Amino acid sequence: MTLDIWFTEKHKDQQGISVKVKNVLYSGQSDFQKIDVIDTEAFGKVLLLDELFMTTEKDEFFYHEMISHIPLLAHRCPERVLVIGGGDGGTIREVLNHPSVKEVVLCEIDKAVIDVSIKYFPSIACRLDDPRVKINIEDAVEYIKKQKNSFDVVLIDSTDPLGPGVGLFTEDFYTNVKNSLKEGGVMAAQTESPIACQKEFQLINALLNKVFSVVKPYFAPVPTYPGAYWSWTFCSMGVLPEINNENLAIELEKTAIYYNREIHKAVFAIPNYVKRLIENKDTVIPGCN
Ligand code: SPD
Repeated sequence: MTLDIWFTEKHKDQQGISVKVKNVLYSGQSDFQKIDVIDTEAFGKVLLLDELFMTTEKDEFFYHEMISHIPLLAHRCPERVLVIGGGDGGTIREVLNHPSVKEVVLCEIDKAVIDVSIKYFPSIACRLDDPRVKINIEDAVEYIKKQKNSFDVVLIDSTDPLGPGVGLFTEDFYTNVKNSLKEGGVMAAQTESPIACQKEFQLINALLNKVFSVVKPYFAPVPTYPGAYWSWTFCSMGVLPEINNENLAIELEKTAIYYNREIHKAVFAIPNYVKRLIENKDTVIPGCN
């Protein structure tokens, strides 16, 4: 008899994303969260935190290329980068494709996520041992308070606004991120799904607008995240999210799976109902949120 076992990420008890499970490779409880690694035909190995999809071998490129290349290419010369969260290493891997980068600090609260990723996700965590990477196991809410005028680019590669991730979605935290940026610095954060998490998206956008003068949400698919359509938001105190280094963009698009120069422009197109969300009008897709 073969068992038909499926994992479902339940979203607000109303909908879900399911995947058929071949094997459970790891299950553990860290000081902060439940960590599981499952093996699947559809998405390869899948990292779950508190039973939510975080990354998968087959679709991680959408997320990691978007959170890194868009802000780094907009900066005039990113040398020092901070990645908050991101213990799976996928964002670090992409950041290191930018040759101007001299140092990347990874501030991850949960060392267990890094250890599990190194063991089970070698294609994602493959550059965590690069000499330019400095790993700091600490709550980013505390770490960022101590950083002033330190980074060219900050990337908030957090979990969802639940459990250990909650403090990474507050006005105080975003203000401290702004203060950690050098002159001309930029930041990008994962900002939830404008389909499945409309209220969260709307709230985060409102907070970012209180702190930064340039706030530009951008969008791409992530098949294993709620709504399968995700957002990140580019923020700065003046720098626009345009390609500043055309030659590097051309170089990156030779090997990137999703990113190219047309995508760089297209991801900033905002659907009408999302414009209304940003203007703080009511959500307009009943039943999706
Ligand atoms: N709903 C999942 C949101 C997770 C965003 N962070 C993913 C981490 C990948 N490096």
